[in-house]
Amino acid sequence: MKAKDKVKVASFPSANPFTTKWSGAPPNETEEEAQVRVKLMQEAVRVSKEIDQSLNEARKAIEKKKKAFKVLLLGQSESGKSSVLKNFQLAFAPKHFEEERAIWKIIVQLNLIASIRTILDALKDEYETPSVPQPTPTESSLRGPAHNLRRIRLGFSPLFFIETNLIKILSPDISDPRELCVRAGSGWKELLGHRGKRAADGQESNDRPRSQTVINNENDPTNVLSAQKGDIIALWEDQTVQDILRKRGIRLEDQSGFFMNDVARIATPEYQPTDSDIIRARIRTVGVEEHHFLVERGVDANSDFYITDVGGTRSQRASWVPYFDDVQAILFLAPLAFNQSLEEDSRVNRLEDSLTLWRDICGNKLLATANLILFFNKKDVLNATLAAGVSVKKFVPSYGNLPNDVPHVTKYFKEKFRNYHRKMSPMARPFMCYETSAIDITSMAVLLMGVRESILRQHLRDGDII
Ligand SMILES: Nc1nc2c(ncn2[C@@H]2O[C@H](COP(=O)(O)OP(=O)(O)OP(=O)(O)O)[C@@H](O)[C@H]2O)c(=O)[nH]1
Ligand SMILES: [Mg+2]
Repeated sequence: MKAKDKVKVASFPSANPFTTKWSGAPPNETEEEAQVRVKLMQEAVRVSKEIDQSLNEARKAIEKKKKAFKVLLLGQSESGKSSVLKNFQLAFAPKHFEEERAIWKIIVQLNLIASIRTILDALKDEYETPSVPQPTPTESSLRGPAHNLRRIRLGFSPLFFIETNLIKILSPDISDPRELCVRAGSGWKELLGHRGKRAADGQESNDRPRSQTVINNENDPTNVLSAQKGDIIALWEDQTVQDILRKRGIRLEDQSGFFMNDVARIATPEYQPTDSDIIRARIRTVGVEEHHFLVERGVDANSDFYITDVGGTRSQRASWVPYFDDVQAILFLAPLAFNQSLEEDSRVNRLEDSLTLWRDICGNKLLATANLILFFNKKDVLNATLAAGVSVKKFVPSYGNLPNDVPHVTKYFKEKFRNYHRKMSPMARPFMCYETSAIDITSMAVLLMGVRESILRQHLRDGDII
C-alpha cells in the first residue's frame, strides 16, 4: 500500500458507508431513516452479487457447452465402434475406464472359450464329413486330434457349460445361445459387478468382488481355465489343428476377441485384463447406447462427452435414425475388409456393405449439415491380410492389376468413398478420412484428441453456440 493511501484510511477509521452516517447521508437524517437506507444498500449489494454470480455461472455454462462433445458412431457390425468408444474413455476419462476393468475380465474369458469352441467345431466338421480325406495326425501333445476329438470335447465340456450359463445371464433375450451380446441399457455391467455411478458418499466406486455379483463358483471360468491352460495351449499349437483351420479358411487371428496367443497369461487365477485386452475384448452391441462422461483432467476438465454407440448389424440400422439429430459429427467406421463377408449375411462382402452404408449416410437429408469423419479402421488387419498375399483383385475384380500393397489399396478405396461423399452429400462438405487401428491405444489417443479439437472448432464456426 502506498503512503498516500495509508493516510486516507487513517483519516476515516470507520469508513464503512453502511455503518457511518457521514457517507452520502442526507442532512437531518434520522436514526430510523439511516437504518432503512443502510438496509436498502445492503440489499442492492446482495442483488448485485447474485447477478454477478449468475452471470458467472452462465458464462461457465456457455464455456462448458462450447466444449461439450457430441458424436455418433456409425458403421457395420464389428467395424470397431465400441472399440473407439473405449479409446475415447481411456484417453479422456481414464478413471471411468479403470472402474470398468474388472467386468472386462469375464468378457475376455468368454472370448477365449468361444475361440476354443470354433476350433473344436472345425475339427468336428473335418472329421465328421466322410468325403473329406483325413490328414495324418501329428505326434503332438494331443496325440492326434482326429482320434481324440471326443475325449478333447469332453475335457472342455465344463468350460462350455459355464459359457452357456454366462451367456444366458448376460444375453437372456438373444435367441442364439452362443452369441455374446448385450442389449443397450440391459445393465450387464451392473450384473457383472460394476456399480455404474459414484457411491453416494462421493467416494470413487470400486467394482464389487465376484462373490457379490452374478459370478459365483459355478459359473466363474477362472479356475477351469487355469486347470486347462496346458490343454488349450496344446490344442492351439497342434500342427494338425493349424492345418485344418488353414484348410477350412478359418483365420482365428483375424477374428474379433482373439486371445489364443495369450492363454498362458490369461488362464491363471490372478489374471487381470490389461488396457489392450479391454480394447480387444469383443461383445456385440444390440440397440443404441448413449454414453455420457466428463473429461477428467487438463484444461478441459469437466467438459461433457456424449457418445452414441449403435449396434451395426443390418437389421438394426433403421433404429439409428432418431439419433441423427443434435450431433456435432458422425464418426463412420469402415474397415477395408475386402476379403470378408458379413456375419449376418455371408453373401455380402464387408467392404461393399460399408460402401453402400456410407453412400446412404452421405445422402441422408437429415445429416446434410453433419460433419462426417471416416475412419478406415483395422489397418493392422489390412496390413496382415496383404502381407499374407491375399489378392484384392480376387475379391474386387475392378481393382485390376494395381499393386497389391497397402498404399495402393488404401488410395483406391479412399477414392471410392470420396466419390460417394462428393456425389451424394446434399451440400458440399469437407471429406475427412483417417486410417486407424483401434487396438493401437497410443496412436488412437493422439488421433482422438485431434479429432475432438477439430470437431469442436468446426462446431463453433458453424455458429451453433450462441
Ligand atoms: N485388429 C483389430 N481389431 C479391432 C480394431 N478395431 C476393433 N477391433 C476389434 O474388432 C472387434 C469388434 O469391434 P467392436 O468395437 O466391438 O465393433 P462394433 O462396431 O462395436 O460392432 P457391433 O457392436 O456389432 O456393431 C473387437 O474385438 C475389437 O477389439 C482394429 O483396428 N484392429
Ligand atoms: Mg459395438
